[in-house]
Amino acid sequence: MAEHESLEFGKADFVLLDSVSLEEFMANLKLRFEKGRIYTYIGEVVVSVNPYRAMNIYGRDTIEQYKGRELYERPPHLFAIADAAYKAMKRRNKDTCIVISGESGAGKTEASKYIMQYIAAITNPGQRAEVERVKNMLLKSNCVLEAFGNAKTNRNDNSSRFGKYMDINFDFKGDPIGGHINNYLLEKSRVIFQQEGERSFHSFYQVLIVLLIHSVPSFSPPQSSINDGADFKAVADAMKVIGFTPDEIQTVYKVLATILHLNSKVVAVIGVLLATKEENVGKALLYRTVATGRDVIDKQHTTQEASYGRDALAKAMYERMFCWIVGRINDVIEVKNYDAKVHGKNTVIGVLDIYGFEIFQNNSFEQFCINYCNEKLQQLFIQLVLRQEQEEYQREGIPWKHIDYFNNQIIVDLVELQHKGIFSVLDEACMTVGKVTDEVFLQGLNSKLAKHAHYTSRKVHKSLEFDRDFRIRGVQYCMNKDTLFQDFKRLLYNSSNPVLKMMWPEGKLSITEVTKRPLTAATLFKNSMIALVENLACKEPYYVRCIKPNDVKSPLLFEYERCRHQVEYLGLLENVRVRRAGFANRQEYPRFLQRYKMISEFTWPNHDLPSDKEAVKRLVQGCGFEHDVAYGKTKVFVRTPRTLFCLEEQRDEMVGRIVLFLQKVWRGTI
Ligand code: AOV
Ligand code: MG
Repeated sequence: MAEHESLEFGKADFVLLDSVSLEEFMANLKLRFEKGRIYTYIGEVVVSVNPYRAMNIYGRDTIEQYKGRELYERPPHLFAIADAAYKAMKRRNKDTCIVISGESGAGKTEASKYIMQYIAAITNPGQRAEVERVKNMLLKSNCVLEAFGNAKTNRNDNSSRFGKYMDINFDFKGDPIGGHINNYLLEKSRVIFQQEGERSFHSFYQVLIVLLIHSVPSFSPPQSSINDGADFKAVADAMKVIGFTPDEIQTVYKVLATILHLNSKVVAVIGVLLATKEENVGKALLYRTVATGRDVIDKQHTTQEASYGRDALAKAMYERMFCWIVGRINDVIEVKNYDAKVHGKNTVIGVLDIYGFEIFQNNSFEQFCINYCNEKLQQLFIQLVLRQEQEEYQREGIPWKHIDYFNNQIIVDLVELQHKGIFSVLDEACMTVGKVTDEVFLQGLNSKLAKHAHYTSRKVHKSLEFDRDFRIRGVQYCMNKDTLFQDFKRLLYNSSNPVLKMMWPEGKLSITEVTKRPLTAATLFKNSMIALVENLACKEPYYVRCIKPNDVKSPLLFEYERCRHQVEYLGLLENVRVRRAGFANRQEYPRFLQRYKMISEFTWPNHDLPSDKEAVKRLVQGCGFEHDVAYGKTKVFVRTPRTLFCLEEQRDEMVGRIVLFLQKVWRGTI
C-alpha cells in the first residue's frame, strides 16, 4: 500500500498539504519524524530529519527497491534523489550535483555517505576490475578525510571542519571511472584551541591512543561514541589502499607529533621529526628574518610574538598536510587517459557536503567563513529552484506565476561585495602597515556598513563585549590576524624529508625574493566560494535539506521551536509554494504513455492517434484529470502529486489484473 498520503504517517510530499501554512508544515514534519519517516519531499527536494539512531533503511534490499525507479513510486528516500541524479546523468547526459545543506549536526555528512554508497551499489553490473578499484578508492577517501578533517564539537561528535565537494566521473556506460575532491578552508585554529567539551581533529587522538595502547599494556580507552583505536586502523588501512607510501604515512605521523611537541618546547625532538637541524628550529621559533633596504637582519621575537608564531606554525603545518592529503587522493582517483572520442562523453555527479551553519560562544574568522558559505548556498538554492522552474515553463510554452522569496543576496553582498563588503574591509585592514589591524578593521566596517540592516557593531549595540566584535544577523564574530612568518616556510622547505619539502614549495624563495604579498585567507575563501557556486549553477541540481530535531542527540525529541527556525531559514515553506504554483511532475510524452497506457482503452495496448502527445491528451481526458495537467511542447505537466498517485494506483490495479489474466490463460482456465 502506498504511503503517499496516509493519516498515520502524514503526507510524503509537503506539496500535498491541504493548505500551505507553517503550522501544517510543522505538524506534518513532526508526525513523520515520530513515526520514523525521516524523509519527506517537496517535489524533488528531500527534507531529512536526523533520526539519531540506526535506521534499517539503507541495506541492499532497500537499494534494490529504488534502483531505476521514479521518485514518486517509492516512499521518500535519499536513494530516490541519488537515483534521479544518476538517471539524469545517464539518460540525458547531464552533469548533475547533489547539494546537501543544513546546520551543524543535521546529518549532511551521513547523507553524503549513503548517497555515495548507493551510487557505488547500483553501478558496474559488469564487475569491471578497474571500476571496482575506483569505487573502493572513492569510498575509502571518506574515512581518511574524516580522520584529518573532522572533530568533536559541542554540536556534533563527528563534525566536518572543512567543506567538501566531490565530483564522480562516469563513462558512457554509467560506471564510475574516477573523481576529484575540492576541499574548502579547514578550521585550523582547532589545532591550537578548542572550546570546553570539544576536541582537536580526530587524527591526533587516533595516533595518541594507539601509542598508549602499545606502550601501556594495562591502558583501556575511555568509553565514548568515538573509537579512536579502531578508527586508527581503518584510516591506516584506507591510506594504504589509496596508495600512500610508507614514507608518506610516516611523514603524516611526524607532522602530527611535531604539532603535539610544539606545545612543549622540545626543539631537539622537533628537529629530528622535521629532518632539520635543531638550531634552525630554535632560530625560526625565536627570530624572524627581515629585509631592510639591502640588509638582511635577524630580529628577535617578543614572548608574545614567539608564542603567536609557534601557534601559527602548528596550524599551518596541519592545514598544509591536510591539503596535501587531499591532493594525494586526487592523484589517485582522477580520471586518466580518458578519450571522449573513444569512450563517449564523460559526465559527472557532484556531491557537496559542507560544514553547517553554527554559532558558538566565540565565533572566529572560520565561523564567519562557514556561515557565509551557508548563506551563499542558500542564495544559490533560491536562484536555482526559481530559475529552473521558470526556464522549464518557458521552454515548454507554459504560463508562469511569480512567487516572492526572501532574497539572500543582501547578506551575501554584505560579505563579498567589492570595496564595500566585509571581506574587502578585512583585506584593507590586513594591508595597513604599522597599525593594530583589529582596530583598523572595525573602524572600516563601521564607516562603511553602519547603516546596513543586517550589520551591528559596538557603536550601535552596547551589549557587545569587546571593541573588536561585530554582528551579522545577530551572530557575534571576532576576527584575528593570522600570518605565518616566512622563516617557517624556509625551515620546512629545507627539510631533508622530501614529502615534507613538497608541502612547502614557497619556502624556496629567500627573504629578498619574497616581494608579492600573498592573497589573504579571506580573499582565497571568497574566490573559492564564488567558483564553487558557478560550478554548481551549471549543473542540474538536486537538494537534500537536513534538519536537526534537537540539541541533545535524542532519537525521540522533536524540539518544535528549534525545527521551526530551521524550516524558516531554509525557506522550505516558500519552496512548497513555488512547487504548488507550478507543476509537481513533468514527464516526456513517450515515457508517460509507456507507464500509464494500460489504464486507458484508447492507449492499450497501442494507440492509433497521430502523436504520443495526442494519445496522452486522450488518456488524461478519459481519466478526468484535464483540470490538473498542462501540455508542453515535449512534456506533460501534472500540477498536484495527488493526480500522479491516482494514476499510479490505477496502474497498480491494472497491472495486477493483467497478471491475473495472464496466469489464468497460462493455466488454461480461460
Ligand atoms: P553534519 O555533517 O550535518 O554536521 P552528521 O552527518 O555528521 O552531521 O550527523 C551527525 C550525527 O547524527 C551522526 O554522527 C549520526 O550519529 C547522526 N545521524 C545523522 N544522520 C543519520 C542517519 N541517517 N541515521 C542515523 N544517524 C544519523 V557538521 O559536519 O557538524 O555541519 O560541520
Ligand atoms: Mg558534516
